[in-house]
Amino acid sequence: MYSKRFEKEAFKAAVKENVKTLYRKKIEEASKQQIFQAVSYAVKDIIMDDWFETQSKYEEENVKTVYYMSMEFLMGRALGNNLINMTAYTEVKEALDEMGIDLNVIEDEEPDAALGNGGLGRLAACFLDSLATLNYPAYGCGIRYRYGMFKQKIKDGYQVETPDNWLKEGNPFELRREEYAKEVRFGGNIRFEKNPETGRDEFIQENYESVLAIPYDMPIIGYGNHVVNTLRIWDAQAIVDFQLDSFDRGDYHKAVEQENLAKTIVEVLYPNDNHYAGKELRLKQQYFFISASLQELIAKYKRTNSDVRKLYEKVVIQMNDTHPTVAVPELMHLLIDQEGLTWEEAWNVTTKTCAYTNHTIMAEALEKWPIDLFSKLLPRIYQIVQEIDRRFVNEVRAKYPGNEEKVRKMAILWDGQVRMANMAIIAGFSVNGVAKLHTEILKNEQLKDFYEMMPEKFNNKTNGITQRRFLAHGNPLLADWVTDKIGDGWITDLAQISKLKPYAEDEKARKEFMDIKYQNKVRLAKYIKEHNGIDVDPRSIFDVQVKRLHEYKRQLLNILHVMYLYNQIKEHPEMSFYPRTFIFGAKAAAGYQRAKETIKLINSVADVVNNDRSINGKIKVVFIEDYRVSNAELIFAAADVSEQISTASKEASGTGNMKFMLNGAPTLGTMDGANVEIVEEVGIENAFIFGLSSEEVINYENNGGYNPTDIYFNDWELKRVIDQLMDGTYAKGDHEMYKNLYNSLLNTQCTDRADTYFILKDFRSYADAQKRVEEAYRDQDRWSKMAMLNTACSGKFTSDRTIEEYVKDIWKLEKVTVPSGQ
Ligand code: DL6
Repeated sequence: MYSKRFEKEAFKAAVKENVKTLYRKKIEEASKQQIFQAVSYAVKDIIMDDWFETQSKYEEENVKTVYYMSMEFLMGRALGNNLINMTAYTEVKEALDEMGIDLNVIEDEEPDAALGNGGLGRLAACFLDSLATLNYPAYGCGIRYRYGMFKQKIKDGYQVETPDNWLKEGNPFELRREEYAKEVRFGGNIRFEKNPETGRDEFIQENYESVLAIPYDMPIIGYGNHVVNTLRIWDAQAIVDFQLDSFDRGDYHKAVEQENLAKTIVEVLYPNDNHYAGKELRLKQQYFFISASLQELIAKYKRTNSDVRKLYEKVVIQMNDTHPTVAVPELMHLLIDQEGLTWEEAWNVTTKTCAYTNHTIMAEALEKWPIDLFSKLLPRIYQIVQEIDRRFVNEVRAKYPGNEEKVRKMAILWDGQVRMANMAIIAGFSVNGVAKLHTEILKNEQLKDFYEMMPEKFNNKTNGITQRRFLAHGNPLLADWVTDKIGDGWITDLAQISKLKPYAEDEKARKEFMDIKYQNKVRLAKYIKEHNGIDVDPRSIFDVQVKRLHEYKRQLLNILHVMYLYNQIKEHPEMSFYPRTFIFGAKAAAGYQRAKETIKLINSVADVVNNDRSINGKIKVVFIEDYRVSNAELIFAAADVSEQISTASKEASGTGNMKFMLNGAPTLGTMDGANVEIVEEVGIENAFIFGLSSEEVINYENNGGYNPTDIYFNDWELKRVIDQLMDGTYAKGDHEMYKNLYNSLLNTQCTDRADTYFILKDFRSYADAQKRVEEAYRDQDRWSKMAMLNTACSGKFTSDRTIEEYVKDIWKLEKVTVPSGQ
């Protein structure tokens, strides 16, 4: 494969040469960061041939391409993953070893490309990996934020956000493509003027502000197949460089404004997950990258095709949630105002090109823009939205005469707002949810009216993850063991991992499997010691909840249960208790107060419990700072228990649940999101399921919620735990510190419903499930079987499967074979 190019001596020479030309240094004098750069450039040099070859092949064959439009791509580090996919990891490691360089140490020099918040952005990254591996032509289109997801520090138990200056040292894998720069315009006013030649009204935008969008391309390498696709992320630059003579022309302010717009527009990723504040800058970001991407995709299409009316034959646009849905009116605008199509022709193209994925049922995450803001910022786009809305409302009225309720629910423009999801559903030819249960909830609850009107658009695509990053790279010991047992076919065909099932009955294999888990726990314990200064025992149960901090994900339930266990151990020191290490990792959105209080609570409980010698280390609590893709790889590999405890119906799918499963950690969870399908695959006996069902939750919600105070007064152990939020036990005597959390549970002061996320309601059932975990773990034979079966049954949850489903049902792409570019 690529191994010829990794002829050791040539590669070593290239690294040395790069150190010389980049830094005027000898290898012995170079810093680790400089070596990382030099190695990465040497690797990129090799990628280039195949990148070039792939793109030429696509052009030659005039292939249909998917454009995956996303505000977020949570890529993580590139070097290690690229080497894995180039099937060159071992050779490069050896080459560097011979130079006295440790590849793992060098990998740690690379900052994570954290251009995303959580599941949605990481899913986009997994999809790109799968598309390239499966030989499908694809672009990821997004924003090159100067600052990605903030870095989290924990100070005195509180989250502190610091900027993520990920580009500080330069990004060796990216390519600036100045030649494809595009102008993007905002604001101003619209005028139409008759063109004397064509007789058509032509659109003219005046008094606008504009920026130049400049693409940066990053290679996305398929596994062992020479395919190199592209992630294209857009940077912004002022159109006219700041010129002093503009002062003389009276344009001084304008020049300053354009400069500022360019600076601010790509400055930072909004760090909200499942929640959007209607900020003008965010709408600017959305339009900026969408307009630039669409202009370029049309230009590219026209380089090899003549009739833009057939764009949908060669292009499909997948809109990753509502964030990129301004693509619908922008495509209409470009087709009508620049390409000269009629409304009907443009609508025909747009509705055959755009498809929409919904990733959440949380109402606060569905984007709606105030009409004032939208129409001022995007005057022409707003006109088009109005026309789409007008025509659609007519259709609704024709189909449901006299039923204005339908109009109220489905119109795009309502109550002074532009409802982006409605627009995506109306214009998209496909609408999908991300797990079976989620799609059913969309069809039967949230998007019921749309489903009734246009059922043919709705489909499910259960999420997946790439085994190349989350097993081959993240857990090399287990990866080698699996390959040893069943061959390496699983790397590109995860269904084959089911061949491990018979080994669950084989005592020796089970022992090997558990030994690997143990070594991974030792690796994580070392990381925890280095980063938290806490000693944890790798023989204890590693019980892990890592994900964004959100009330619906219920980290609070987990930590309240830890407090409950601690009370029990203190009260009954003689009680037999299997030692547990509760590991958390989570970032809270900067303005999300309750989430931040939960982080503080976890850290305070950790302080108390970890320092209480009387409990003999039976419980340890660890909060891993700055949870991100790179440390996630270590964490999944080392987990015994996967905490997936969201309130049923709230987690659209989850993808962390799949990463834990692949790495042999049984799920402790509710019947929510993809947990339902995990249980279907592995069997309920190999998971720990508890809590209300989604129907029960929805039922309560439709009937005004429930009253947690009955539970509070009738369960003294739980009452004691909740009271400890107020009595200073975990706040050095401060009675105010956790009052918001306390109030959120019992609603003594807050405006929303008491215990919105059913924590008290599910508490006992969760505690029982936790008991079952302990019993199961004590029986190592049983546990090792369960753990191994989780890995063996994870085949469905590869993003390769998800992508094949998107291709077959929505995108209709053809596979392309790329010869080696050497
Ligand atoms: O589909 C990817 C991921 C799901 O696995 C999570 O369950 C879901 O919460 C997440 N959704 C979002 C929504 N953000 N917005 N809008 O991040 O998507």
